[in-house]
Amino acid sequence: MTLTTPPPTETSAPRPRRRRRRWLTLGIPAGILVIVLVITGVWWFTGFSFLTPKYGDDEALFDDFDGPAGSKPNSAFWSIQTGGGGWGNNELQEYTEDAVALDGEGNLVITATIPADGGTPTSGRITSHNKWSFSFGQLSARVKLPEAQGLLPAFWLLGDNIDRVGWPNAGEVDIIETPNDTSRSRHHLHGPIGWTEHWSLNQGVDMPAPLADDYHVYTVEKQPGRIIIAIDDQVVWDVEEWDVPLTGRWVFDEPTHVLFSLAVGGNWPGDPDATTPEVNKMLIDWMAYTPADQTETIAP
Ligand SMILES: [Ca+2]
Repeated sequence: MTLTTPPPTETSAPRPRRRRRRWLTLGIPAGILVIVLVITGVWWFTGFSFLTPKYGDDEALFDDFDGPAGSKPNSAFWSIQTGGGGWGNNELQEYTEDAVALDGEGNLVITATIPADGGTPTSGRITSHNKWSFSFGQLSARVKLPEAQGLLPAFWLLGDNIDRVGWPNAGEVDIIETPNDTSRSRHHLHGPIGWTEHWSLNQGVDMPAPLADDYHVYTVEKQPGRIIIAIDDQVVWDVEEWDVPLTGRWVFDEPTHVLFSLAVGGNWPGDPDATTPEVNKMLIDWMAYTPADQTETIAP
């Protein structure tokens, strides 16, 4: 028996240099492009926030708005936003520093002034943007809302990434809003579909008495995939991720900051009229935050 061994195969000839060069000229830019796209994508979605510890989530907070009459709320926590231009809703007011002040009796007061001569109304808006925010837990404020035609007081949240991704991608949670009339509470979630489209979920509850008659405690509780809103510890809305319209994104598990504002006129409430007082005040007695692990859920 003889064994025949096949002749050794020739090693394949080296590839032409030209081909290798073409791969280099195509491959390197493509690789760089992929890396740039990945980095841009991570920046877009997270702002690299995972590199820095999230602030606000592990410490309880209480702002009683104590201070001398006429002084400003704590600037370590609050910024006063100013300016006109309609704020995206054709609102009439110009937000000013002067419209936001402590009253010396433990309240933060936002004053909307509507000149009888038809001049530009002034009002106030404050935000904790870039100073304090939270992802999960309970946030409450004890507030006396104003009520009059053309007024839109609001206690609300915006996603911290608003400057980067814009609205509605950042998400908006309206804990309480009462256009014109406080006999019915209004609550909204606004989020994105794709990159430019907008979805909203809306809730309204008839109140036993106008909310403007007294102070009430308005609470939002954020859990992963769930938002609960309560007035005086009574749950008025309990929304979960799967309530979002199909293809809409739930963006509320990200850090959100707080705003209080008193808008005048615009698309939703319409303009003030002869029944609207010249001076209108939104009073905020306190605001409190309790981290999720330091409290029980407000929902039954
Ligand atoms: Ca107070």
